[in-house]
Amino acid sequence: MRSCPRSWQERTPSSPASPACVWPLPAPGRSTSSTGCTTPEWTTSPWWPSWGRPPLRRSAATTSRRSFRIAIAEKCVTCVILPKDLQEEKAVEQQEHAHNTIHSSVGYSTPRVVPREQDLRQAADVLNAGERVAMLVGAGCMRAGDEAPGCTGSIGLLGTKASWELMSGCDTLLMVGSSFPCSEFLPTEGQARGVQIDLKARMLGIRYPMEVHFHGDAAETLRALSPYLKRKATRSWRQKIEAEIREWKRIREAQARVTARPLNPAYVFWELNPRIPDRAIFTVDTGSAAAWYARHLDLRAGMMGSLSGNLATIGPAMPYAIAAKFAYPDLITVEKYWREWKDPRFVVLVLNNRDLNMVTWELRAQSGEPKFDGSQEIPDFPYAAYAESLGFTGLRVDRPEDVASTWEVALKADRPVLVEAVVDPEFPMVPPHITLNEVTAYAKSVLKGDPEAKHMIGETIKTAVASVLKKGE
Ligand SMILES: Cc1ncc(C[n+]2csc(CCOP(=O)(O)OP(=O)(O)O)c2C)c(N)n1
Repeated sequence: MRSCPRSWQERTPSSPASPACVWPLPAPGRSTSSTGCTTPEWTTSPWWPSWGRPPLRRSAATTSRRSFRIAIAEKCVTCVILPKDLQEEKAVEQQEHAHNTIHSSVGYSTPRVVPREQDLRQAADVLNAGERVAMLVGAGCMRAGDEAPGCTGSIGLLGTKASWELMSGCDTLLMVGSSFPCSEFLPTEGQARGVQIDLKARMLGIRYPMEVHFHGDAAETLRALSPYLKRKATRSWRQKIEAEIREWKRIREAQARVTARPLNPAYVFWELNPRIPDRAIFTVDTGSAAAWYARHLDLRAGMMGSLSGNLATIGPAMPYAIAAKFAYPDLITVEKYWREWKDPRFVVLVLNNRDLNMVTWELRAQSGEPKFDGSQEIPDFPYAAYAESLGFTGLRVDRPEDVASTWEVALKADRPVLVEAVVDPEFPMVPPHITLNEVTAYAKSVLKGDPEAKHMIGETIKTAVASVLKKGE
């Protein structure tokens, strides 16, 4: 199982980003606030009198080289702040050979971080003793595709029912390169014995009480651990999970095929799934799209996906996609550059639901509040027509029978394409296991007069019925 939301695993760290800042040496008298950041040693040194600080220019190269090293080594965001007057300084090729100068050089070699043998044995004892072992896999396992046998897909509110069953039934948890924070989706405390592997020691043991805390690289540690592991003689747990995966796939198809007004958003993703080109990169906004992306797309090995999982910020999909296309972020637009791309395909899907939909559902599910049109409604906008006006292809789809052919056209286009799917905002984002609390909250929001109550209840019931009918078919 992968921990969800998926992050763009090539480029994002497995745990919440911890920004580091590197200042060039500020001009004397400049104040520096250093909270959470790396400040030059001399600013705090009692040995360096303010009248003799080294000139600003000497630190620029050190700062930028160091910032790259920190970003790569600590897998975090590094922020370099260049004071304006630095640009007016003369470049210095070689630092003086003098007291308190800071030198710099280029390069970084990634270490092998592997646990000791005694720890491998201890972890193997735990994993071999378990009868129902589950793996929770995060960004530390990048490049492992969803087609890996036994992969139950995403976990959490955006997760699959198969993942929920895996976590609720396991007696042993092996967590690899993941800092998935929603503990209510993990085994209950005491239910499972735990082993965790993480390259960031600070992430160890904070999500679930573990017995073995491996500070190590995911792939290296798993490789070192594997000779100590014994294949389970009884395969019943494995078979149960495989049956759950098959059932989940039936359920998600049934949910995707439920009719809605005009389009069921899940259906748009369901039709895309078998058509995803190899090595595709997905970037996703925080919103209802994240749920359909997480549940209805199977990312094969070689594909990448990223949403603002750590910060849950709305609106990152477009800058992420542009950065992905260029492999580095810059002030660029698709319109300006797409003609230079070897592969001009750049497909943007807009789920036009005229609603801040995810929050509307959060209000209904968590607080029992009805939809408040004043804050939730978004004015309609001709997204596809706007794309056409920029010279792209714009495809507006509002009939289920046109969804498949729309994807065919979009994925074969010779230019960027915007697919505007007009979807039903009342189609429920039902969590993998709907809890009694959530049902009660939905009911309360209806009683308080949700303007879309009748239609919403209809859609929720249809979706739930589809899941039940398909169960065990
Ligand atoms: C910067 C920021 N502001 C607000 C939120 C809260 N938020 C989460 S989802 C969401 C609604 C998103 O609406 P939209 O982009 O239309 O997508 P939809 O849910 O309708 O698919 C909001 C406001 C957030 N996550 N980040």
